[in-house]
Amino acid sequence: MRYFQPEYECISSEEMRTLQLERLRALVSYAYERIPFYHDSFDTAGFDPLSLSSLDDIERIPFTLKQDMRDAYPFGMFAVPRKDVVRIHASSGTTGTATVVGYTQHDLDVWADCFARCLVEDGATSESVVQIAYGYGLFTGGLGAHYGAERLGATALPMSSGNTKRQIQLMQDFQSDILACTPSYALNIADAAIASGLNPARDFPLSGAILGGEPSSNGVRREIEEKLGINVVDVYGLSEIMGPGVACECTRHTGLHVADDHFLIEIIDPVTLKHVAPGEWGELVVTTLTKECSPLVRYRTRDITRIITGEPCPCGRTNTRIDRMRGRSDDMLIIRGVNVFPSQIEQVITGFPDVASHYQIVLTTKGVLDEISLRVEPIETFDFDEVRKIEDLQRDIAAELKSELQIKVNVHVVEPRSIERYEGKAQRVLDLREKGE
Ligand code: DLL
Repeated sequence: MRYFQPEYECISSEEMRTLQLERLRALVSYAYERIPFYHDSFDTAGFDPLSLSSLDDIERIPFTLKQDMRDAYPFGMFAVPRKDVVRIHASSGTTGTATVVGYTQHDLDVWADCFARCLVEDGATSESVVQIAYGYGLFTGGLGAHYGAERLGATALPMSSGNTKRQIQLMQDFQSDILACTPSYALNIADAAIASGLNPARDFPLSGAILGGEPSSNGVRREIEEKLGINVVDVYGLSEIMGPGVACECTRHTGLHVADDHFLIEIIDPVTLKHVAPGEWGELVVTTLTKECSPLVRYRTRDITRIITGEPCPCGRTNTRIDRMRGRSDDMLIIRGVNVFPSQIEQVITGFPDVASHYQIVLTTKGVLDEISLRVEPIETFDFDEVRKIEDLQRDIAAELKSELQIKVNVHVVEPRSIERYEGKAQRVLDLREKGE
């Protein structure tokens, strides 16, 4: 078995909890002393950083919200002088003020270590060529994967996203064995290769892919694995915390291994804000245990997951494992009282062999009620001119959605290749609902 840092990945849970408590105590005092936001928020909640005596005490500490980071725009949450900041990343800010995160050299080293661990979890070695097709820039995907690949001693191929023909060409010319990008872009690359007459499972030198940045169902993951003939692992991260590498699956697919030595995770009920029982679904809350520039205490990610309980992973890593993200609480659709995530709809679609995994969910208002429509494409070999077959397919998908998810969906099978393809994160939901106010 290969590990990158077994001294952290494979220690007993008691040893890890001791390390986490030591780091948490240091972190809360550090944040309190250096960041006015934490000074105020701890004082308001009556939380004394020196009073922390066990990990369970964490429930006494107030949460940090995305809005708190926005309010501190741009550098109000930095805990170090500007001369110690060696890089800045920021969210796109399309839905409000951007959130800005700074990194010291130590922060970048930790991030590179974490992503190098993920690459090893995907089977990479120092001999690997890692084709990085995440976007480079303020988005954390490209640079996060890049420095992780270099840290491992592998060869980083900094393609960034887009220019799919060139991705396919260079992958073959340079013998890339690991692909790093979003799941939707991996599917896009596979389909483009197939459309150009290649058989990627045979013609691509890939042995693995490390895909993340957006939710994807097990069905889509299987499709990517089959088309590319590889094992795919899921990598999780978020720009507020540290881009890709907070948690990652190994090839055994038993859940995502969390980098416990750097991140303390909790799962809360988003309504009561209390911890859920182990194994129950809830919102992921993350505390950065070792960050110097932009430490975050109890950051509410809005991502929905659960802790995997039961047998340890046969890979030998002992870290906490979390399930693949079901979606974000703010992406959850409420259709006539039924809660549903786009990834659950995707999972149903991928059960139909005649349907390609490209789809769009359209939300509209009819009277006072929300309506949901689904546009799906048939596979290329489907006879699109046979109206009867299309009607049957539409009816069957609608029936399956009704029985699996208890939602009534208007299904439209549209022409092959008519739904937009993505080079980064897919935008699956088009919300045309009239706003109530
Ligand atoms: O997407 C960081 C990243 C880049 C992670 C590349 C993995 C690979 P943001 O743009 O800040 O950062 O978006 C973070 O994306 O809160 C989740 O909602 C979602 N997300 C990220 N990874 C996964 C995943 C990057 N593996 C937001 N599964 C997060 C599901 C994911 N959702």
